[in-house]
Amino acid sequence: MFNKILIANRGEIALRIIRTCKELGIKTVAVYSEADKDSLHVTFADEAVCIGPASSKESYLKIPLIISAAQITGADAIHPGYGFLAENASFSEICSESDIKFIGPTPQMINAMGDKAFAKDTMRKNGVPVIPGSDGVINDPEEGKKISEEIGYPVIIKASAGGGGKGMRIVWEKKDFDNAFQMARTEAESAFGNADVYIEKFIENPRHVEIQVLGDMHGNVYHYGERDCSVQRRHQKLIEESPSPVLDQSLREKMGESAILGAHAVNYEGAGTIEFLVDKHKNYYFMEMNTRIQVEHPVTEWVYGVDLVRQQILVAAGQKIETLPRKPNGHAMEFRINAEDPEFGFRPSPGKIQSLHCPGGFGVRVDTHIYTSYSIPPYYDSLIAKLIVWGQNREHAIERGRRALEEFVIEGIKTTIPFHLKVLEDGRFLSGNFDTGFLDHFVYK
Ligand code: MV4
Repeated sequence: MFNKILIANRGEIALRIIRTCKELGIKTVAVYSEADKDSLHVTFADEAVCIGPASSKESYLKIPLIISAAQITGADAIHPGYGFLAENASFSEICSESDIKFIGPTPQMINAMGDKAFAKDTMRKNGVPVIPGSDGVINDPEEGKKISEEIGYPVIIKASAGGGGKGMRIVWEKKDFDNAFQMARTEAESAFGNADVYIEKFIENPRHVEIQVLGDMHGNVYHYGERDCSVQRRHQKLIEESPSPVLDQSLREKMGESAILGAHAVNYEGAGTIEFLVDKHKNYYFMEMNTRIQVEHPVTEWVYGVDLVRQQILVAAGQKIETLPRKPNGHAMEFRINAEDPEFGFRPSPGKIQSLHCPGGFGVRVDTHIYTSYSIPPYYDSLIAKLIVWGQNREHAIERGRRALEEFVIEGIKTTIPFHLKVLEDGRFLSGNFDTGFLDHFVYK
């Protein structure tokens, strides 16, 4: 087992990782920027190293500084959390060259899944359902139009180096194809330095359902069911839940088996997420694979009774996965509390927390790094807390969510708390009958 883990991250996820390390008896090293000197992850870790000024580029993204911090403190592993360097293949590579275990995927896996056209091809060849479309990258617009005629409009043109919604173009009719194709390539080139695009059938009003997988070094892959993340705004998730209101046990097992096939195809090790789109006929299709622990992992933890960060550390140390219940117990929902003003287009609202009261009681978990008098710096992600609630079923989880959101008091800044309370009054949300377009039509007043 590791002796000391350096956490190459900040905020709630850094605390989350430190807590599990403590339970495992592993010492921790925090790294922090000058803007984060008063952060809780610095206080909670056994040791802390300042790695630079506020800007992420000059601190949390500076690979040589993080490696040096690990070497100076004698850390034998690095946990990257999510964001920052979590899916950076060269960071993973430099860690292993420096004899530091990277608690995450190998550079090969990151590259294989980061190339979206290649990832899709790998999944298709291994029997995972994929969205009908081109086999790989398309360079010639005439070929693109031929494929689009075959699969039928509307189609979507996606950047192969993209993901998370960047560099996509929907084409509704043949006459618009050439223009969209050109624009998609230009956008992809300027955003990712790679103009490659591929084409697929555009699935209207899908749900975003992702499967949590875990692989070990001995060739075992396990899944922990799904998370439904259909409540998103501009590709930013706001509410996630497990189980999904649209899956039954049989579809869950089918999607789980597909996710396991996909993970086996790339000899996946560690925690990963396979994202699927589910259409209105409950067909499901592979979309992307994320090779990291995700923000929304706690909903899975609750309904499957598993500490996913602990599992990540154990498999990184070479242990076999322990088998756990394959059926979800009850229902968990996560509400992302962001320092944003929902009344003004979710504009950032950094500043000082004048007073704070976190909800508690049965079935409530709050993962946060904020405290009274803490100043939220303007330089980073606006996520300041995650409220996760559990109930025996979806209705119960919603009642508890409402109760906990009402108990939550954060003064001094604007947050998404009142927005969540409004969503919990919406008939479509309450009935479970919504898709990824839900927030496009949702009126927040
Ligand atoms: C799609 C799609 C419909 N059809 N692909 C958005 C993020 C990126 N991972 C892929 N995305 C989509 N791909 C096909 N063929 C609709 C989306 C999409 C979406 C997906 C999941 C969650 C929210 C979304 C919001 C808009 C579009």
